[in-house]
Amino acid sequence: MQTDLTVSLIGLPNVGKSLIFSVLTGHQSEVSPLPVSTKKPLRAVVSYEDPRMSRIASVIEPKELFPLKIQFIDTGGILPKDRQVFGEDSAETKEHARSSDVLIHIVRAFDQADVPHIDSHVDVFRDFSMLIHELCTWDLALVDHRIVTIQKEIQGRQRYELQAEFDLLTKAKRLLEAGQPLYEANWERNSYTKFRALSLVSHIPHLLAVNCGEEEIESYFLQGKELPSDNAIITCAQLESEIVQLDEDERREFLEAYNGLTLKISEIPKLVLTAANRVTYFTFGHLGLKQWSIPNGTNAVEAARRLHTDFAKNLINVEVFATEELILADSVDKIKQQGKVRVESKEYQVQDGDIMYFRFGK
Ligand SMILES: Nc1nc2c(ncn2[C@@H]2O[C@H](COP(=O)(O)OP(=O)(O)OP(=O)(O)O)[C@@H](O)[C@H]2O)c(=O)[nH]1
Ligand SMILES: [Mg+2]
Repeated sequence: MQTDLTVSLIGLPNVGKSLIFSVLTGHQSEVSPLPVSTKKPLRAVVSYEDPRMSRIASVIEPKELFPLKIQFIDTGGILPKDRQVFGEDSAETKEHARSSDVLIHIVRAFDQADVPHIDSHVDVFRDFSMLIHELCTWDLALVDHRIVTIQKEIQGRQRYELQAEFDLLTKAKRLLEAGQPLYEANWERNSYTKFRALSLVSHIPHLLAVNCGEEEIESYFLQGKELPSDNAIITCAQLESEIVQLDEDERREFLEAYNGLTLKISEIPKLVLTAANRVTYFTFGHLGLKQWSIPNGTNAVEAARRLHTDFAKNLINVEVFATEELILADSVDKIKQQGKVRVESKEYQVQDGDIMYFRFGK
């Protein structure tokens, strides 16, 4: 099935990745207190319908709605190099992380004696930095390798492009050596294309899920504990897995009993888009109304490429109007009469909520 976005759940062993994945997607992944129990990564697709879709649909009455299709991947636990006993090098997890648009980092805040922890005790900050350190190590190996290749290729000749790449990677290397992931620095847009081509992971935007247990609800939800990332949410996978089985009334009672608990796993599709600074745009035609997602700052050519590679090649310009203006006008004809449909160039930066009609040449 073709999907619009790929998101991998990654983390140290036994942090609740598979349980969160199961609650989120409805696909049962193996949940077990055995460390690194997920051997084969599991994929599942979740539809996420932007709340604006139904409002747009009430005006344009499309034949069908096509919400965003997000592929989630449950990956095997990452064991830091110094703790790999059986040569678990996380190869498959790396591969999935590299092909992801967004990563969900999961760290464990639940303290349960019969679920072995990678260290002697639970420490959310330490575990998060352990995970980030591991991603930096993966990236550093690739960056070092590429720098050596470039040095050989340049060999005294003036090769501007290689020199630019060399400078970029030298900056990346400095950060990674200091244990800083690439997402913490500001980069020019085309740097990300280079990072992706080199299969790096630490530049990929993330959402951090801090997975707590019943005992921690009070401190995390009510006292608002400090968390190790600005893009963090608190999940409570064990409880949420029980709550999703209940009907609405039982669910309300359950939540009242856990004063202050909020259910975050079902909101993950929306939260992932926000954390990754994505914008949503819509297209419509004879097939129906379709929702798309791209990184903030993307231009019309790249937005058209999402629909079809040929569309980007042959794009002339784009007709655009905002969702809110369409709702106000209450019809496409009226919004045209009011002069609210703009014709924008290929370089136009797509705005959240844009409704777009791409115009092509032959
Ligand atoms: N108390 C409690 N236990 C949890 C929670 N989330 C997961 N667990 C338990 O922790 C154990 C590991 O959960 P998994 O979902 O298999 O963890 P994982 O991160 O996928 O582990 P690996 O695949 O081995 O890397 C299981 O026994 C779960 O029942 C939670 O929120 N609270
Ligand atoms: Mg697992």
